[in-house]
Amino acid sequence: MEMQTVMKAKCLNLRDVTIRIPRFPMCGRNSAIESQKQPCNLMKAGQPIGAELLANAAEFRPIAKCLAQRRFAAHQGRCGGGRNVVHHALANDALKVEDDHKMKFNAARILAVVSAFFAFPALGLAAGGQPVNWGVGLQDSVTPVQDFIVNFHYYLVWIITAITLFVLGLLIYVMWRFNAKANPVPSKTTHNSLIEVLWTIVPVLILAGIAIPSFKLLYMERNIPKGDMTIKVIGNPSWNWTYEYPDLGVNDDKSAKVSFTAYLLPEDKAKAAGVSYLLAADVPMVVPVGKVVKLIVTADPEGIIHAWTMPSFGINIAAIPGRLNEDWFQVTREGIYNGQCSELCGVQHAYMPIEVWAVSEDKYKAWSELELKQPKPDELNAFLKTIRPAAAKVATN
Ligand SMILES: [Cu+2]
Repeated sequence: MEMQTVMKAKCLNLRDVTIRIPRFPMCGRNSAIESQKQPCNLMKAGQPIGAELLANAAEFRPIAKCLAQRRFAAHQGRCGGGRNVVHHALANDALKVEDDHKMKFNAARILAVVSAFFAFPALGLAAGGQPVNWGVGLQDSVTPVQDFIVNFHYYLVWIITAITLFVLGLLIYVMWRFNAKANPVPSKTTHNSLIEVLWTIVPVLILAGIAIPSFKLLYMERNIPKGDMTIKVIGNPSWNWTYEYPDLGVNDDKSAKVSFTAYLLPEDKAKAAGVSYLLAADVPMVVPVGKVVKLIVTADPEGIIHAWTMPSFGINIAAIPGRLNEDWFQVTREGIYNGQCSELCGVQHAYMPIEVWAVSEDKYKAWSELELKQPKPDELNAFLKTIRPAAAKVATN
């Protein structure tokens, strides 16, 4: 049942899928039994649906039961409707999910898309920590800076929409009222003081209304508060990220005691773990939730320019060789957050994911104590499983 909860909480992104049962075409109206809305991120076109998902998802039970009945009725002369039977039948019959690959403009979808554009992110197709299929709005915000960015974004959308509709209305009015047929004797007016004052003052007021909050946002982003801790992020020429935690202690040569490099999680391992390939790293950067984390971002002196980008945090900061850039964040919700390098840095630009885990202070303390002991990869991985924050299943296609 936990899987169902995750589906509802984390995946608002629905699309139509067609379930095909190749060996039992009589289970429904035809072989394409039913087109239903399901969370896309648990399915992949052409792949069998996991038996567990089917058994847990109430919408699939009638189909699963039908399949089980036909299979067991044929072999045992009776109808098996129990959960085990359903499970067994599903495990053996590999239902196929076929993606329609068509966007159906039904009312719910249009509402979802429109709401994403017009200041209702909760109804829009957004999700926390990473992008989702059919996502339209911004990813969920988990820092004060990104909260501001999201609000400012929707505030601008309203202003832009009002201006666009106003100009469109004027154009339509002019086309209707002042065409040659409707207005055979044109006016020779060249000035109108009131209109000239208005079209100067009103845009100035609109621009001031945009500029004031944008300066406020800029100040909030660039005025780095006194951090509770500092992490140094280094973009490497071999297309990966090194994280250093100087607050946890430094060696005699001034290097940080806790320092590690996060690489791309290979595709097979990402699939096995049910995480998103190209967004997941082999080890996460771990931070305590609620604490102000100051970032010092740079790149290897012999290397290339990267950019450390985390959409949920509202951070996009360049990592430049020979230069230290600063940024900060304060994660307000535990979770796993993913980003990517967003500077076109070379051939493996697409293969340097960023993964941050925001965990409770106790878990962070336990993690840092283990890191100070320089654990072996197996030991670290086993420990990470115990502090892994809950995360939604992610899209694999
Ligand atoms: Cu890069």
